[in-house]
Amino acid sequence: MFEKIVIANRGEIALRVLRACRELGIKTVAVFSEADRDLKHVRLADEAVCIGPAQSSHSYLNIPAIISAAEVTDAQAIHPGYGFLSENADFSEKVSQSGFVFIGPKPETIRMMGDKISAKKAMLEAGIPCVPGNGDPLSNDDDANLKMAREIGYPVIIKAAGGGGGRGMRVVHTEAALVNAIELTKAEAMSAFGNGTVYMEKFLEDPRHIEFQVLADSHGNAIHLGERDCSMQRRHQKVVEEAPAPGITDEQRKQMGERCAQACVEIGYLGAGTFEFLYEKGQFFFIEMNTRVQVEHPVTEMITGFDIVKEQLRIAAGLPLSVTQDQVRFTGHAIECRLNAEDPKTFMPSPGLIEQFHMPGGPGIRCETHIYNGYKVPPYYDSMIGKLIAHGDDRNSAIARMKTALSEMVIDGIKTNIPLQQSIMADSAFALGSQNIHYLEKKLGIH
Ligand code: MV4
Repeated sequence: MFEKIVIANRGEIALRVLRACRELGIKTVAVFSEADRDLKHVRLADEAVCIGPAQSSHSYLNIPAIISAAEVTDAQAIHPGYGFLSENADFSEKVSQSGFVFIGPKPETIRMMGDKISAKKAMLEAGIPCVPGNGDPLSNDDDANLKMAREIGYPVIIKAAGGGGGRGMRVVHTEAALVNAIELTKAEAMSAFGNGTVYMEKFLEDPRHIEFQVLADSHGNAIHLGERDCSMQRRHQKVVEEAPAPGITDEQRKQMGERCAQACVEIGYLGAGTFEFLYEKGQFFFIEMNTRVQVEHPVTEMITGFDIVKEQLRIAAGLPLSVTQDQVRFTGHAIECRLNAEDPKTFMPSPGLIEQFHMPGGPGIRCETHIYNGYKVPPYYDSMIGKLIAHGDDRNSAIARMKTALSEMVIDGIKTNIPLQQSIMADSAFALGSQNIHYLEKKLGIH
């Protein structure tokens, strides 16, 4: 196992990685921006290095500064967390070239999954079900594109190879709109990603977002830890996640999960990963693969009793997975509410001083946050300040525990989305588990 690693992130995930390191006896180096001197994990870390000014592009995205921090502290590996440099293939490559271990997949894998066309190609080859559409780059041949759309059937969606996470896509409802839509999406993709390549898929109108968690080691072993439903989202930002996904049978979980794990073996995947699917009318359709630890990993941990971050560290150190697939058991139901420093109605960020913080507790409650009394939420970064996770024997008891925990939690001094989360937990469609990717925006009156 490593003796010392750099945690190249901030906030709750930096604290989460630090805790995993403590359990494994790994020393930690926190890297922080000038706005983040008071972060909880910076105080708890064995060493801390300031890597630049508040602006992320000069600190948490500053590759030479982070690698220098690893050099001066004599660390062996770098954990990127999520966001920032976590899915930057050039970063992972430079980390390795500098003699450190990047805690994540190989640069080639990150690059392959970053390009949505090569990701889809790889998944089609590995036998993962994908959205109808061959995934080939669209040519400038209007007639060929019209023919393809007619074969797929309208509505279709034009997606940028360089997009993802909701960026660079356009829905086309009629033949009359197709040629122009392709041109527009290409032009936007070129200016946004420096890559004008686009492809065409059937547009699924009311799917759910269901994703499978996988882990693969360097010894040819891969397992899945089941699925999460992340349909409750607004503007491509997840708000609530849960595991298992309502309505997914043990048989579906086993079949899709094993296919994902098998695909990991085939592509030589290393570390923790997530296969994102759209789920409609009983069928799964692959859309993207995430090559990092995800915000919502705790719901999977709560129903499997597994520590995904510890496993990432073990895998990166060359150790085998600590369990086999048949040792993975799914117990009960877990729900995660993301806690954001924002106005619950306008969604405007609300940074500032935390005057009072009371953490909820009780059976099945887990609170992942770096905030504390007197902490000042800086205005420079994502507004997520933590996550509240509730586990119960079944979905209803998880919801009941979440309601109690939300009502117990006090965050004074800034606005938070706790009222929004309370209204979701009290929502009748959510109670039935019938949410799709458009449900929350409709509930909020966004059309
Ligand atoms: C789609 C789709 C419908 N049909 N692809 C959005 C983010 C990116 N990961 C893919 N996205 C979508 N791809 C087809 N063929 C609808 C979405 C989509 C979406 C997907 C997951 C979660 C939230 C979403 C919100 C709007 C659109």
